[in-house]
Amino acid sequence: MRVIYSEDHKLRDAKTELHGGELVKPFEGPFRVEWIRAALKEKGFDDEVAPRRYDLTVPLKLHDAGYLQFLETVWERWLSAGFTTEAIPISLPVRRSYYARPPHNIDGLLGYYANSVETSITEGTYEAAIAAKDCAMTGADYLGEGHRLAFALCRPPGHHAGIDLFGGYCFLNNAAIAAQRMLDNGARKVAILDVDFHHGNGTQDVTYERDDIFFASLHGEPDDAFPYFWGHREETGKGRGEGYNANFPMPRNTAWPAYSEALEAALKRIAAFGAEALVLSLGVDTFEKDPISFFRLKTPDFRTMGARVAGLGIPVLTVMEGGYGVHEIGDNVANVLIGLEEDGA
Ligand code: OKP
Ligand code: ZN
Repeated sequence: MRVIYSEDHKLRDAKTELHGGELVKPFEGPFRVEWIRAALKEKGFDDEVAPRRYDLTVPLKLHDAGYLQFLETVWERWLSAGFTTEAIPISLPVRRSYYARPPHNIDGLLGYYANSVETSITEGTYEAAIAAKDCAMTGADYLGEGHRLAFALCRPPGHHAGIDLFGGYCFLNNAAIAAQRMLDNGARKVAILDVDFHHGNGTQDVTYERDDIFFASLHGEPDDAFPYFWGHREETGKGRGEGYNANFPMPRNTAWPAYSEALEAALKRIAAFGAEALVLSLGVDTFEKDPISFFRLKTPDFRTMGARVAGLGIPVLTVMEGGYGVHEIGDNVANVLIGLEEDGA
């Protein structure tokens, strides 16, 4: 299958992440996709292509216009305010911020659009996020042109990016943007299956009131895992979107047997929905050695995962989300793709 990759991911290379009360080297950095590319090349996935370029028409169907304007200008405005370090939000609207609205002050605005504060904004962050969504959109177009599979090696990731919120290393919701592109290309129903360890709260946010995108997420239970305030089973959609959102939270130390049961349940819901295509939001931070997560999947499990997803029998665009710390993220991603190329079953 084709791998869509942009060098522009390197434009996002933050030096800081607020973690455990100190600024550390970010878990999410350029090295991640370079490790993944190395493993893919070794396994024979050598059909790598650069993304096509797109304007903001599709992102504007999911994200707030003021938010996109903020992302484009925040770095420049942060510097103009006299700050010299990476931009970190401090003041966020919370419960009983009754009249919260975008303030003029850039420090206030940064908090207004943040859902968490570990994601420092740097020079080049916006350009990298734009290239990542272009990778996802290119993949959506490949499916529309008849490819059964494609892999968008997006970085930065996207599944925590909401209508008007960044955080969790995410800025633009690459997976949802790809799903929207598939609909714009003529699909009537598209599903997004999120297997990243963390709940895809951004994807849930941008699809919550829709009945043409079904969203399912398998993740660490919110009582114990980032993003903490979303991902409960009770979150099932709203308005016409009621019944089109399915969360599968799981406890610490979940390994393949329990995980695969949740996966089968999610796949059943996607089949019943009648999805014509699938966006697989792929995080491999469910791996047993992931430094910031607590599931116990092993490298061969990822191949089984891919094969199970292929069993849906519909075109699949895989979009890269998380997976940290260890070189094995490369083999784990490759294994999912190998599984997808198997006959399913
Ligand atoms: C992004 B994705 C480590 C704590 C975790 C943010 C996690 C974002 C995960 N400093 N904080 O879903 O893999
Ligand atoms: Zn994750």
